[in-house]
Amino acid sequence: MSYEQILVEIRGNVGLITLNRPKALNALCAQLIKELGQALDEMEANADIGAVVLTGSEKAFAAGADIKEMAGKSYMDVYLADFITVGWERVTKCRKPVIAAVAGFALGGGCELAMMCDFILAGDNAKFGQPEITIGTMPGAGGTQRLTRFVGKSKAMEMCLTGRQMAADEAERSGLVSRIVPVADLVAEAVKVAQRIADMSRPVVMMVKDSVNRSYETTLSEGVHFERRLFHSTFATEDQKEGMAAFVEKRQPKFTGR
Ligand code: CO8
Repeated sequence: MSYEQILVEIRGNVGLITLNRPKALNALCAQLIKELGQALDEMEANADIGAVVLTGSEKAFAAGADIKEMAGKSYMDVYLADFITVGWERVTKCRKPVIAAVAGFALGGGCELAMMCDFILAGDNAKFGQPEITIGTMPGAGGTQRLTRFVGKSKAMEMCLTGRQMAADEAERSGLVSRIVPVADLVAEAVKVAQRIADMSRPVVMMVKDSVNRSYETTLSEGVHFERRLFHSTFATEDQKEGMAAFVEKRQPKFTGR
């Protein structure tokens, strides 16, 4: 498939998607979101790919939803088209892990898109923010919900009410990003981490992702119950037998995804 707003590459067993609207700081227009969904569909269907990295440029992961495209929409336009729900939530439905490698601005819908991924690696120049209130609207792709879960009510409320940006070091301290990488090494490091995940047992990777995500949706006892059942089910895989045998035999495991 050919794309205009994104670049798609396969490195080893990793799918790399680069948002590529440099003149608009990767503002997330409808065409870009559609292409992102198509690329994720392709990567989900490709058995060689075990994990995905989503990145932007060194200047901007994404500076938000495309304000120029949104500006003239009416209430009926956005309500009847279910604006955002259609297309944007594709990332959250991906069964393979998706790592956001964020350099530069991740604002508004850009911050929300990063938070839809499974974890965020930040370049040392990353800046996160929900500035929608400064243009007379509010986060609409999960910002008030996911940011609050990541960084707590006080910081999320301040950021959403004032539009204040959070730099990489504060984002790491607050638990929004897993760690900071020098920006020049960011994509290579994200691909390396994704390859490490792709080398693990594919079904077990999916179960881990499912189980961590469940913690956001349920009570502790239900979540632990869910985790326990998945843990039990790993014993039905050949990969569990291989992984434990390899440990005992002091060799590297060879997972087959069975
Ligand atoms: N939409 C459209 N164009 C944009 C956007 C955007 N979000 N951000 C930047 N651009 C364009 C600029 O208009 C400019 O284009 P042009 O050269 O044609 O004028 C070009 O990118 C470069 O931008 P700047 O000249 O402003 O670059 P600076 O380095 O001076 O500033 C900033 C960078 C601080 C990132 C600045 O561009 C900015 O403030 N951008 C807007 C940030 C923002 O408000 N984002 C939130 C948007 S609203 C939103 O995301 C709602 C989410 C709801 C859910 C998702 C719905 C789809």
